[in-house]
Amino acid sequence: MTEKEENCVELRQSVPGLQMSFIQGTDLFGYVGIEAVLDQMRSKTMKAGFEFNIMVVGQSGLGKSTLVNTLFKSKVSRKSCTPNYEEKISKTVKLHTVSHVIEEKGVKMKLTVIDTPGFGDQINNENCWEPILKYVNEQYEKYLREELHVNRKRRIPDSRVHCCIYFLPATGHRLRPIDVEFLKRLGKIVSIVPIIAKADTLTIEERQEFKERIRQDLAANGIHVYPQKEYDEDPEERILNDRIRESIPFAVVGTDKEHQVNGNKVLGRKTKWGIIEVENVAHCEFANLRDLLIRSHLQDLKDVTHNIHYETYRVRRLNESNMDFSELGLSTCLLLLPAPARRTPTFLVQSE
Ligand SMILES: Nc1nc2c(ncn2[C@@H]2O[C@H](COP(=O)(O)OP(=O)(O)OP(=O)(O)O)[C@@H](O)[C@H]2O)c(=O)[nH]1
Ligand SMILES: [Mg+2]
Repeated sequence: MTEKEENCVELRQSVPGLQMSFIQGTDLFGYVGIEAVLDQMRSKTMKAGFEFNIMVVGQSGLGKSTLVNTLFKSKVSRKSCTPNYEEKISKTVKLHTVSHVIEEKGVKMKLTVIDTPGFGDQINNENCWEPILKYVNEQYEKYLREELHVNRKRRIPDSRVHCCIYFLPATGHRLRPIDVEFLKRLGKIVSIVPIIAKADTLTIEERQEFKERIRQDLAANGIHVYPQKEYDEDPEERILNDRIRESIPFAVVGTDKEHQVNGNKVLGRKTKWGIIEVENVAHCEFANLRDLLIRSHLQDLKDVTHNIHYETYRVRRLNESNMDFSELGLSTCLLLLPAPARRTPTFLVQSE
C-alpha cells in the first residue's frame, strides 16, 4: 500500500463523515496547490517589506545603544545618526528616534529605534514616564486617524511601538520603585521585555537570585510583561512561551567589538580574565533575547501590538466623545455609537 493510500485508510477510520470527499478529491483531481499561497505571501512581503519599531528605556550608561547595535549587528543606534524625530518634551526625558532599512536575503525591514535618554537620571524622577506614555499613545492616535480617514492609504505607515526593552541595572537587589511605577503603567499599553543590563557584573548565583526576585516583584505588582499568558494561542505556543516566561528577565551583555576565539570571529567583551562571548549561551542570555525579538516572536509582537494594545486604544478612543471626526470627512453620528452596535447595525434596527 502506498503512503497516500495508508493515509486515506487512516482518515476514513478516524473521520467517517469527511472521508469520501477527501478521498474523491485526491483521487480524481490530485494536487490542488493551496500551499502555494505561502510563496505568494512570501513574495508580497519581500516586495513590500515591513516595519518594526523598538523602544529602549533605561538609565544613562546601561548599554542601550550598545545592545541595539549588538542585536542588529550594525551601527543602528550610533550617536552620530541624524534623528528623524527628537522631542524634548520634559526637562528630563528626551525622545529620539532613528530609522534604518535593514535588508537580509531580499527581506527589507524598516527598523525604528526609539531611544529615551535621560529616563530615571534625576534625583526626583516623579512622572518621568509621562513623555514615554504620551509618545506610545500618540502613535496609536496617528494610526487610528489614518485608518478612519475616508481616503485612507492602502498601507498605513506604522510607527506604533511593537516592543519596549526595559533595562534593569544589575544591582542584584529587587525592582526599584521607579521600575515598578513605570512598568505598571507601560505594561498596559505596550509589550515590555525587561532585561538585566551589563549582566557580566553579576556572578552566576547572583544572576539567578536576581532574576527570581524580579519575577516575584513583577507578579506581586501585577506587572504584565511579554509574552503574556492570556494571549497564548494554542498549547504548543503555551509550552514555548512558558519556557520564555521562566527565564525572564534575560541577563544580557552587549558589545560592538569582534574578537578572535579559536580562529572564529565572535562578538565579545575582552576582560583581563578572558572574552565574554555575547552570543554564547553559556556566557549570557543575549541569544535568548535576540531569538525572542527577531527570530521567533517578531511577527507576534506586531500582532499583539495591533490586536491587543492598539485595539484597546481604538475602542476607548471611539467611545470618547471628544474626537473630531469632521476633519477626517466622516459623519460623527455613526462612529459615536457604542462599538458593538457599530459592528451590527441591523441588530439596532430590529430592537427598535
Ligand atoms: N560591562 C559592560 N559594559 C557595557 C555593556 N554594554 C555596554 N557597556 C558599556 O557601557 C557604556 C555605556 O554604553 P551605552 O550603550 O552608550 O549606554 P546607553 O544606555 O546608550 O547610554 P546613554 O545613551 O547615555 O543613555 C559603554 O562604555 C559601553 O561599552 C555590557 O553589557 N557590559
Ligand atoms: Mg545611548
